[in-house]
Amino acid sequence: MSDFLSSTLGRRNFLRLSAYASATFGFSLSPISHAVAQAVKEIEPFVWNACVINCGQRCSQRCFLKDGQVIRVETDNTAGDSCDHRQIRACLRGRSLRQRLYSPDRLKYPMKRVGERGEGKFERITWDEAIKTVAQNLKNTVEKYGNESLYWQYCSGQQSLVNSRRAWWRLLNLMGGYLKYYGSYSTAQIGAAFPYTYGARPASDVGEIANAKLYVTFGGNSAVTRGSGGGKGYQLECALERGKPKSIMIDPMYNDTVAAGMDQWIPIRPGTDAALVEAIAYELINNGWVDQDFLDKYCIGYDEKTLPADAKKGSDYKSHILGKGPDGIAKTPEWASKITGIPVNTIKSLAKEMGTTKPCFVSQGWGPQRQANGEQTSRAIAMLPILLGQIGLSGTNCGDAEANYTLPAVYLPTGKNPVKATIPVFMWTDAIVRGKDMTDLTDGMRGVKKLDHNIKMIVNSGGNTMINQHADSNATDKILKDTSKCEFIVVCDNMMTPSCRYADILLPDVMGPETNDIACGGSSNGATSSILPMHKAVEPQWDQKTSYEICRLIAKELGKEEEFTEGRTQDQWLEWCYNETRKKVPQLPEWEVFWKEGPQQVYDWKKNTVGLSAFRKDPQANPLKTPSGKIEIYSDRLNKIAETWKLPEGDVISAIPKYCATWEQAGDPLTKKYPLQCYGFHHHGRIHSTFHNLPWLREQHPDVLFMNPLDAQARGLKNGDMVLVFNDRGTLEMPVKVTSRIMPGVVTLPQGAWYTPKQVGGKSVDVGRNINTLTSLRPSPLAKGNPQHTNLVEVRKA
Ligand SMILES: Nc1nc2c(c(=O)[nH]1)N[C@H]1C(S)=C(S)[C@@H](COP(=O)(O)OP(=O)(O)OC[C@H]3O[C@@H](n4cnc5c(=O)[nH]c(N)nc54)[C@H](O)[C@@H]3O)O[C@H]1N2
Ligand SMILES: Nc1nc2c(c(=O)[nH]1)N[C@H]1C(S)=C(S)[C@@H](COP(=O)(O)OP(=O)(O)OC[C@H]3O[C@@H](n4cnc5c(=O)[nH]c(N)nc54)[C@H](O)[C@@H]3O)O[C@H]1N2
Ligand code: SF4
Ligand SMILES: [Mo]
Repeated sequence: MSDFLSSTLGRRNFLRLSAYASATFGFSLSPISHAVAQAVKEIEPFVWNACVINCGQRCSQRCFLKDGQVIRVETDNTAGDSCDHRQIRACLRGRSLRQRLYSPDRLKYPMKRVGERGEGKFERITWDEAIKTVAQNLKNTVEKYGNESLYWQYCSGQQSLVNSRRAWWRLLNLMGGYLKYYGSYSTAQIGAAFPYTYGARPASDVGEIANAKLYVTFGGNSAVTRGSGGGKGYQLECALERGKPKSIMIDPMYNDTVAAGMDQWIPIRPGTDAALVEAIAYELINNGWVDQDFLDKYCIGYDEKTLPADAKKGSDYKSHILGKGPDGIAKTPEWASKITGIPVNTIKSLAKEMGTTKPCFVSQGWGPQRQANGEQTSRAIAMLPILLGQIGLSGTNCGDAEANYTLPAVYLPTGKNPVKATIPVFMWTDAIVRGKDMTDLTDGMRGVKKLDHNIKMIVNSGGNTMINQHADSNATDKILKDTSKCEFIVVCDNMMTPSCRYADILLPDVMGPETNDIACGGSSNGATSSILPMHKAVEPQWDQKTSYEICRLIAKELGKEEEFTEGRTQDQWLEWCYNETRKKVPQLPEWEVFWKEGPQQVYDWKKNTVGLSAFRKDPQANPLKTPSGKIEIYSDRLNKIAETWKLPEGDVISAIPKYCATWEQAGDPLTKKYPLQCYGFHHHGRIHSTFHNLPWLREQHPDVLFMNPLDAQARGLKNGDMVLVFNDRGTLEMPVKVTSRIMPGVVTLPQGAWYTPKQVGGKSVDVGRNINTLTSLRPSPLAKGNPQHTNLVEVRKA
């Protein structure tokens, strides 16, 4: 334990208790205070830590210590325990910290590859050799191929202020920069699409749901994906309890959020939400339930009269819905029923409910947009609040996930990256193989018209996207194995993950309780705004170093140590970051108080915000960041992209959001060979691949394939049977769970299990049960994003 923390231990409790004793009883050295002192001696010392894995939340952990070991982990016991004053309590993953910290899979020493890449054979080396080898390869790559050929891999596993990917960005920027990416594996499609409609991604507070009469969400599985005691899942529960709106979940799966007490589940075929929206729109229009005044005043392109002057006749939204547009198809409930699998009457009553119940709060999770037509889906869902005029008012939302009030934390400064070239985050495997052919019009390149170099070196720290979390693992494996393509790979992690197998040099990082750091809220904290100290609890157990220290040593080897540190130690950077944050959040206490006292919540940092409320009040004074300043149902910018980009056969970009049947979804001729739609959902047992190797969590949340009884019966499968799940890209072997919680024609499994290919009868079978053995490298049309929920498979008994 570090010196400047020891005072946070039992002493703090002691002082409190003895102050209480003397204040209450008016004397100091009494039998009572002796008893108190004795009790305090028995209080085990603890230090504060925080879980900084990317679930979007950051929970407090208290590490109880004995003999230099963490012996128990508890969680936040500060704040209140109510809907308004939430304890930021860790979920079962955060509480498994000891199993992670003391896992046999911990990376212990720096190592170099000795076998084939991907084979997983390594040999221990000294830190000196590791640092020199990485520095030399950085130098060689930049000299030989330029900074554009050096790629920083997407990774989300280490979300603290100083000891994180920021240290690596800082180092790489000092080297002249690296090839950047845009977008994320989380929200590539909605992140690309929403700004065409709204100029941004406006959203309302979860608390607004309490002011709604109707809550409709498309795949917003908050109970699972926002599971912190302080997170949006609990805030949703509070809002539903408070306001008692009718709540409806549209999702192929009866997920845990519905199970936790929503009113209705409407199962839908994956990737077909836009068709459902169009049929609802058809009903809204025909029953006079659209808010025509709102559409006229605030929007572009609902009908002919607000279309841009140069738009083609019939290209407005209303014409498209009523069958007067180019395709001539009326988007009736009967039409949508065949596509979505939702009965006609269910569609009609949903439309009526939405058309006649106000306020109506519409949101979406990010599962619906992680599809091959995800840009269309996300914009289509936004059409519902737009058509209903349910925007910018109390109890409404603009169609995205609920808003988030993270404090504006100042992280370790990274410096500037002078490299202009930016690739879509999902396309790095393409950039290894054919980077030089990638252009703005074919592959979404930004910053340059085309890439000058293929990727030649990758640095990956705090991520498992080299193989596990990217797509088509068997194809990616082949690309990475070829050392003539990407010549050098550095992986820094604290666990021997599947991605580590592809490293040329492996660098062992410490874990949260092994260094000092700070955590601040993430993207799923909702209205909980907090900042949490992370105290070093124990020494690193083997020969590990912090990312910050590793980067400092590499900078030193490159003659850039002073520029890297600016004269500060890692701990001094922490204090600096906190003090800079405090300038923006003056409610926060002084550094010393923060560091001693533990988690700080800032109540009412922002409260009850409603997306686009200023725009709704005065659209002239508060225009949107779209070219027209209005909501663009018809986007001229998208129209131009559709005309100029070169898209593969079947991909559609369109000015108005619409349902586009696409590859490997219902209706694809490939369904003859692979009749089941398949995707991987985010579940309780892991955050992506992190926590996968913890026995408690695997026992609680085994990796099984959810299959409807009708599909199981048709294949002669019983609950618990071992099955093969396969398509042309790969095969998984895993048990089947036969359950009506998944609709017929669709199978689903938890994403993130560790890719473990084995040769079975001359074929590669992933016995690790990783969904990405089945997913495709083909990107979505506009974002060039990851359509990892779009897959067709067949299943048979193993
Ligand atoms: N426990 C846990 N929490 C997490 C994570 C985790 O791994 N585990 N990951 C975190 C991260 S980084 C992110 S980005 C978020 C991810 O959060 P999301 O992207 O929202 O999570 P998913 O599970 O992919 O999808 C949410 C729901 O959408 C449904 N769904 C899938 N396809 C469709 C579709 O086509 N239409 C409709 N209507 N529904 C569909 C799924 O069945 C699921 O119930 O979660 C965060 N929180
Ligand atoms: N098929 C499919 N694939 C998906 C998704 C999906 O829904 N379906 N979801 C996608 C999404 S939304 C995301 S965000 C990505 C997430 O993909 P990743 O960002 O790769 O997330 P993780 O798998 O959690 O990997 C985090 C890694 O960080 C490591 N780590 C943890 N702490 C530290 C530390 O202190 N130091 C270092 N150096 N390393 C540390 C962990 O051991 C782990 O290997 O996956 C994407 N992939
Ligand atoms: S909810 Fe997220 S941040 Fe909190 S303990 Fe669980 S995994 Fe960690
Ligand atoms: Mo994500």
